[in-house]
Amino acid sequence: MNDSSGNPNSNVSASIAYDDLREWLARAELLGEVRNVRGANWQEDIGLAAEAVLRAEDGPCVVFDDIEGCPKGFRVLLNMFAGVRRNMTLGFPDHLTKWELSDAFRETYLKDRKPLKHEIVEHGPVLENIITGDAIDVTKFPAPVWHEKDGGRYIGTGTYSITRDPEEDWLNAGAYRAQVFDKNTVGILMAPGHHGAIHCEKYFKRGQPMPVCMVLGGDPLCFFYGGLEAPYGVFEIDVVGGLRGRPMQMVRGKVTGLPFPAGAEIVLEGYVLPDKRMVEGPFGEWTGHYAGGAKPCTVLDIKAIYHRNAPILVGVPPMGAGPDEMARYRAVMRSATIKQNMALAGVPDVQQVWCHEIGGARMFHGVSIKQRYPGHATQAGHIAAQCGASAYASKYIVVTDDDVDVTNLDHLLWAMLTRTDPKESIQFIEGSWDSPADPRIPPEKRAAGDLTHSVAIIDACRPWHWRDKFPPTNTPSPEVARKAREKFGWLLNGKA
Ligand SMILES: Cc1cc2nc3c(=O)[nH]c(=O)nc-3n(C[C@H](O)[C@H](O)[C@H](O)COP(=O)(O)O)c2cc1C
Ligand SMILES: [Mn+2]
Repeated sequence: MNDSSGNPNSNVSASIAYDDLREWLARAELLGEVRNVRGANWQEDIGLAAEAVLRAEDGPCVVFDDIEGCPKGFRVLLNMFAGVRRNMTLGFPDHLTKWELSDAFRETYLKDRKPLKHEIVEHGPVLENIITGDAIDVTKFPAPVWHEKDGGRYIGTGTYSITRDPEEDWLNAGAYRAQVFDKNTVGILMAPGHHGAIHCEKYFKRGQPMPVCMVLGGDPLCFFYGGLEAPYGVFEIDVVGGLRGRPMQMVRGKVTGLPFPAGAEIVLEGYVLPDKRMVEGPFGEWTGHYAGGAKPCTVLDIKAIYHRNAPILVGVPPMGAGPDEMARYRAVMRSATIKQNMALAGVPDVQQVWCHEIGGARMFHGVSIKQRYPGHATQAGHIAAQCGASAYASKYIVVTDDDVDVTNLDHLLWAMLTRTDPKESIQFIEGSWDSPADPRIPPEKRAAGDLTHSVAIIDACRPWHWRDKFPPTNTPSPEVARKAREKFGWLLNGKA
């Protein structure tokens, strides 16, 4: 860490060299990281493969073809964000560590690139197949059963849904899971407070159905942004256009007029009706529990399906306990977004923010600051807990000093254990925005629709008023650490 951003690579150049999933896949193949599997089934095999590969940081991208019972060429793709392709996906060189990648992402894209409005075009590969009326059959797509106790097939995991605010006329893209119910109905689970849910409430209040275009597979960046906390009123797809420096090309749905990427793989277009619910779930959620259970949920009545030839359904199932693909890309991108939110909220000298992969990059965040004044750590902790990018489902925030690498779980916990007095150092926020996937919401509270919880802000900084008397650490200086490696590192390798 040798500059004020904490990132020695903050000036690396970035460029995103693909515009859709096919171009991305060609690059991942060049990197030698794609495995093809033929003859798997959606009932169990694809879920088993997800279990096998999605937890590893260097697991391959897997493409399933010739899936039992599905039209030839209809494919499923797993694991975009791992291996060397991780950095390629965000447009950065291979050598950056996850922290360097996150901070370079913030420096390059979040500091001053503005959203770039999408362009409407007439044609695009997603229009190669347009299915309407009686021919609509969403069950033909190879939606897997992802976990053994899931209540059904989930077509929408690597998905986002595009909606328009009926009052303020802005577009939104949010990742909301989708279970397959029948030929022309899928679920669309929008948690309270998410922009899709706010749009939906506005339509329903007017007694109108909500038009939706649900994208199932396409440009990885659009999907990542669909699941990331962009501010209210901002269209995530235009944010992606801004990152690329070229506007996203979009076509209009024939039924709703809503735009979707011209290079998307599969799009379901239709309406969410005010008076229609179906029992959705249970689904093995990102908290590693079946917390939401099975309950009535809004659904999408499909009026048109658009898909490319040989369409690729992207699967990003949550793997529950322990880090998975979703946690890894969210850790990189969300940590960068929170750090940027904190700077904009006026918190000075934030060195690192890391949303730990454990807990879905949502529940446990480390922040390091260069303490400047009394109360700085408290300010940093509260903003890190409640800014736009962090408020949803965050539970524990640990703020510590800038000699701690908060991306390293061991270091972060070491600082927390040694620089806190539990009774003095922990503050609580009550009534904070939570996810229905949190298993710790008591049944009565959940039944009353009170999806909130408390948040612990843990001040693991050397106490400001006696920081100069705080015992020094025995952490080796960078020179000593280097010398130890050079002189005696061979002892670990077994080489003389
Ligand atoms: C793979 C994935 C699946 C998600 N599933 C859901 C979901 O089913 N329901 C939901 O409300 N949020 C879900 N989320 C979280 C939201 O997509 C995320 O908080 C996003 O910021 C919401 O966008 P919005 O702020 O535009 O509503 C999911 C996120 C990811 C990455
Ligand atoms: Mn949004």
